[in-house]
Amino acid sequence: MIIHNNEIAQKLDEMGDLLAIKGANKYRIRAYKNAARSIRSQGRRIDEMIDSGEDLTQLDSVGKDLASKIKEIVSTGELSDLKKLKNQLPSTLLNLLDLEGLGPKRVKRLYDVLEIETQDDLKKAADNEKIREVKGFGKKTENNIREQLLDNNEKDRRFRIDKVEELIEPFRAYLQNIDTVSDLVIAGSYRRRKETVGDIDFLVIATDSKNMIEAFTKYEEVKKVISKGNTKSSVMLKTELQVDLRVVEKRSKAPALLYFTGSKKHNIKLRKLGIDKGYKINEYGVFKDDKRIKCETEEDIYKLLNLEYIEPELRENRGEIKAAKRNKLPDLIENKDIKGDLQMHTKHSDGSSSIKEMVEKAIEIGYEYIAITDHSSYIGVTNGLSDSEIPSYLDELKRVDEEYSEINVLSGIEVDVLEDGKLDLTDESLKRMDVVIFSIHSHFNLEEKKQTDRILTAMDNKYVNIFAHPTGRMINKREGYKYDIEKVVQHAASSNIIMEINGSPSRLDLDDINSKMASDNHVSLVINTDAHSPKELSFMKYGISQARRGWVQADEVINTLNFTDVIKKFKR
Ligand code: DGT
Ligand code: CA
Ligand code: CA
Ligand code: ZN
Repeated sequence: MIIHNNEIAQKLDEMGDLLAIKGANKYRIRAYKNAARSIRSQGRRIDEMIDSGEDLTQLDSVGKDLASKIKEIVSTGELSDLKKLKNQLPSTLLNLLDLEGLGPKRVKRLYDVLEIETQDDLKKAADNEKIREVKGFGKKTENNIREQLLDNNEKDRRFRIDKVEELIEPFRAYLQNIDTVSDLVIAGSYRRRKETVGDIDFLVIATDSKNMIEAFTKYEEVKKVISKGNTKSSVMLKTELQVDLRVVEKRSKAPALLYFTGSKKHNIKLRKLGIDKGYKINEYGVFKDDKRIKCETEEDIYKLLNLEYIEPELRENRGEIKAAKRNKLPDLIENKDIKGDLQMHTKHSDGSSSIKEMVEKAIEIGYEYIAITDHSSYIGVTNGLSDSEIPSYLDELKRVDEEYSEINVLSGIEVDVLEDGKLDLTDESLKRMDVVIFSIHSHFNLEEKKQTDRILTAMDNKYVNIFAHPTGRMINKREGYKYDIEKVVQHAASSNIIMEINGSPSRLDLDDINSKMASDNHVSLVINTDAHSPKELSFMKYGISQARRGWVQADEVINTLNFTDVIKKFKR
C-alpha cells in the first residue's frame, strides 16, 4: 500500500489534537505533534523506508513507541489508538480547532457545556448568543467566531470562473513546461465553461507519468497532496481549490477527454447509446467485442454514435444528444461574432475611467461601436446622473464620438426602475439617448406579483430598450429577485425589449437556462460586459460562454449586427 507522508502526519496530528481536547499530559501531546512535523518535513517516503528495513528512530522526534505507531499506520492505514479516542470524543471537534481563538481547552468546554460538536452547532450557538454565557468566553469571542464561520462558508462554495482562471492558468503554464508533456488540457466543468467550478481536472498525455505526477505535486502553490498514484493525483492549492490530474496514454486521449469533460449525465447517456450500438465506451477507449476501435478525436466518437459533434458548453444532458441525432444542434455564437459592447460605465457614475479611456480600449479590441451607459442617480452609491446633468453628459459623448472616427460611440444610460415601475429619469432625458438600459438595483424583496408588475410597467415606457442583468442574481452572493420570468420574457418578445446576458463574471445574468428560454421565445438578446474599467471590457468572453451554454446563436444577439442594423433595433 502506498501511503503518503502527509497522511501519516495527519493521523499523528489528529492524535495529538484529540489528546489535547481530552486534557492529556502535555508531553504526550507534544510527542505526537513533533513527530507529525518531522515526518512532514522528510524528503523521503516513510513507507519506502519501512520497506527497505530502515530504523525510523533515526528520524527527529521519533522514538521507539512512535516508530511502532507509524509502522501500524503504514501497514494497516489506521491507528488503533486514534480510533479508540474517536470513540470517546467526536472527531468533528477537530474542525473546531481550525478557528482562531479556539484551543483544545475551549473546544472541550464548549462540548461539555453546550454539547457543541460541529461547526454547525457552533454557528447556531453563536447566532443564539449562547457562547458569551460560557465561562471564559465573552461577546467579543462570540462575534469573532461567528465572523470566521461566515468566511469559512464562503470557502466551501464553488469557485467563480474568472477566479479559477486566474489561479489555474499559471499552473497550466508550469505543467506545460515539463519536457515529457506532449499535450495538456483542462477538462471538467472548466472546459464546459460553467459559471462556477468545483474542482479542476487536468488531463495530460505524457511519456513519463511518474515524473509528471511528481512535478504536479511539487507545484509551489500546493498546500496539501490529497492523493498520489501512478497515473492520477489530487492536490489542494493554498487557495483551497482542488486540482485533479490524470495522465493517459496517447491512444486514450479522445475517450479520456470526452469522459473527463463530462458532464457525468452526458457521459452516462452516451455510454447507453454506445451499448445500444454494441460499443463499450469508457475513459480508456471505445471497444467492440473487446477490440479497441481507433478514435483519435471526440468527433470520431460522436460520429461512431451517429451524432453531430457536441460542443463542451452543451454537454449538460439537456436535450443536446437528441438534437445531435437529428442534426438540429444550434450554430453557437463565438467571440469573433461580437461587433460592439452596449453596457459600460465611466467616471460619470461608478466607473473608474473617462469616456475616452473606455473608447480607446474598445478601439483596441476592434469594436465597430459601443454604448456608454452610465447610471442614473437613484442608488446613491453609484454617483449617477440626474436629469439636470444629462445635457452636459450628452455633449461630452457627442464630442468624443466626433473625435474618434474609428468607432461609433452611442449615448446611453442605465436607468433605475423605481419601486412602482416608473423610471428614475424623465422621458425628456431618456428620449435623447441612443439606447436606454433599465435595471433593478433596489427593492429586491417585493412579493412576486408586485415585482413582475413593476418590471412590466418599466418595459412599457416607450423609450427603454434593454433589460439589463434581468434576475439580479450575484454568483455566490445572492439569488435573483422573485418574479414571473416567463411572463416578462413573453412581454419582452411582444414589445421589442432586448434582454441582456451580462458578462460580468459576478453576474452572468441571464444564466444559461434563462437565456435558452428567452431565445426559445424569440426575444432578442444582447451580450454586454457592464465594464467599470477598460480592463473589464474583456468580460465579453464570459458572456459568450454563458450564451453558448444557453444554446444561443449569433443571429439572436443584436451586438453581432453591424452599426447600421444595430441602431434600428433601438427604435420601438
Ligand atoms: P465540478 O468539478 O463539480 O465543477 O464538475 P465536473 O463536471 O468537473 O465534475 P468532476 O470534477 O467531479 O468530474 C469531472 C468529469 O469526470 C465529470 O464531468 C464527468 C466525469 N465523471 C466523474 N465521475 C463520473 C462517473 O461516476 N461517471 C461518469 N460517467 N463520468 C464521471
Ligand atoms: Ca471538476
Ligand atoms: Ca474532479
Ligand atoms: Zn447595473
